[in-house]
Amino acid sequence: MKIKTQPIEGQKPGTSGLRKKTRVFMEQHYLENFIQATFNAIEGGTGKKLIVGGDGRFFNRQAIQTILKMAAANGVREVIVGQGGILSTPAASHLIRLNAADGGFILSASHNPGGIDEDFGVKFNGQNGGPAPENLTAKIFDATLTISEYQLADAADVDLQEIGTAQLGAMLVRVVDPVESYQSLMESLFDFAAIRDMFAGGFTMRFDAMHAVTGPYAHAILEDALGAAKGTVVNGIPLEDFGKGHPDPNPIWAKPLMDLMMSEDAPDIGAASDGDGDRNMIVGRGAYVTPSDSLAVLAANAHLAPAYADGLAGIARSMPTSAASDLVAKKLGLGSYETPTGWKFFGNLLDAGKVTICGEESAGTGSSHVREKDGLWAVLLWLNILAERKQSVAEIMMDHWQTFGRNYYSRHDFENVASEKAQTLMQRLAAKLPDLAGQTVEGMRIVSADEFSYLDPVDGSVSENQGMRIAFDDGARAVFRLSGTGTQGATLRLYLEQFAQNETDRAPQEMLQNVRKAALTISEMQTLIGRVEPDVIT
Ligand code: VG1
Ligand code: CO
Repeated sequence: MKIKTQPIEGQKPGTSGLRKKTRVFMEQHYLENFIQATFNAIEGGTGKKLIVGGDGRFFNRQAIQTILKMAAANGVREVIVGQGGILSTPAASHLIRLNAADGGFILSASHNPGGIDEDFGVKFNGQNGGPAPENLTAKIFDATLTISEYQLADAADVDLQEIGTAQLGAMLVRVVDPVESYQSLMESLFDFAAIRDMFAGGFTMRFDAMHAVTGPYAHAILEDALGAAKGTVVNGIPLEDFGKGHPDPNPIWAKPLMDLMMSEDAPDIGAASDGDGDRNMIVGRGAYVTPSDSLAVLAANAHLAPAYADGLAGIARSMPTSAASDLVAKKLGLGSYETPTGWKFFGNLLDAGKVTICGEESAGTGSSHVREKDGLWAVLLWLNILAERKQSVAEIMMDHWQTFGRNYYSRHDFENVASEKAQTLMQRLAAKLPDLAGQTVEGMRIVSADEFSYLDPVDGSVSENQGMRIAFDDGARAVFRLSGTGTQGATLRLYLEQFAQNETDRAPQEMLQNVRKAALTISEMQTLIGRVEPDVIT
């Protein structure tokens, strides 16, 4: 069937796909327009093979049925779907690569809450398994502006509960176990025997799946394959509303895990992952590891895991991520790259073999094994390193800082700021940047200030306006950026960093006080948005 429709405004993909309130996605033609626009942008579906799955949030299965019918009508040859509509983002990326598929739709709003009154999202990943690059998301957006009809097969729903195959018109639908091939991939990367021995020797862990997609993966890999005690994985059943929580693995939203790790009863390691399983949080007994530090430690120790025994090709981080991983790259004599926020910018570097490990300050780390960040992968790499080094997380962190110095780091989020106010702040700051170098603010001397623009070294594309950064002469840095994943008002992110070569055991917020004051003064935050206290500090 060809169904008449009209362009719907606001279907511009952000940092990671299109995210909106679930009720918006449920409006007539909303999801269909975006999916058809994607087919139009990739020159149709004829003969293609796609992967489809999501994080299990409310509307996931219904959206998948619509996508299947649209794929069939657009001439797609085969779709592989996770059983129950479930696929973590990294597992979907792996399935695209494993099956040499043409791409895939991943349904998730990641760390945003789920439910009929919360958020839903869709992203399209390409042949390499990675998020659509900017030139493709731009084409998709253009297609949403001119769409006049979409194609839909007039067919019954496919049973997603049973593993097996079904026909949807001429299209083959294969329902697969969401965990199996991902687990095999993890077994091929890490020393499962060494990790199993560590657990058998009494090593303890808590993994908080936050009622999101990694529950089944963590049960199968940590408890069943690696022998972690039953009960290691908590909140392991994916729920449509994530138990009403924010499935965002950070000290704020994973507070019960943090409380346990800071208590007398703490196990050896605590970990958590987000809605779609691509983020990770790592906490040792009494020792929270910031994601920027985690990236640096993983890069410095990756050779202890079989897949990385020959060393790394290079390391990439997003611009707001701390420079801790740059120091590792320097010491190891590796290339290091600074990209805009969002995993799509790592794809070219990974495809070209320029980097092996990538990471973001927002709790995302990953490697060349897929083209997405990968929460459980990071946890398993940590476990592999712990099994080899036979030290605690806290000892490994201390040792790392003593070797490299410490990049104190924190992100302050100001949520639900009126969009015009946030825009005004960003515009005024941008106007000031050219004159900042050389000035001293709140006792801090500015050495450089600019708006980050990225020249992709592989395809030569340029991405402008990727955040403003101000560097100070004592190794401090402040970065301002507007979030591209929110669904309400604007979220202003202030990223703070302070390097210290020798003082490695101070409280982070205390070490960041001066750079914070300078950042607030330079941006006139109090005057322009009426507050300086953030909603979330990570
Ligand atoms: C945030 C993070 C960014 C991450 C993105 C998607 O984007 O800052 O590092 O890549 O979320 O992650 P923004 O534009 O809100 O700052 V996920 O796990 O939500 O797909
Ligand atoms: Co995510």
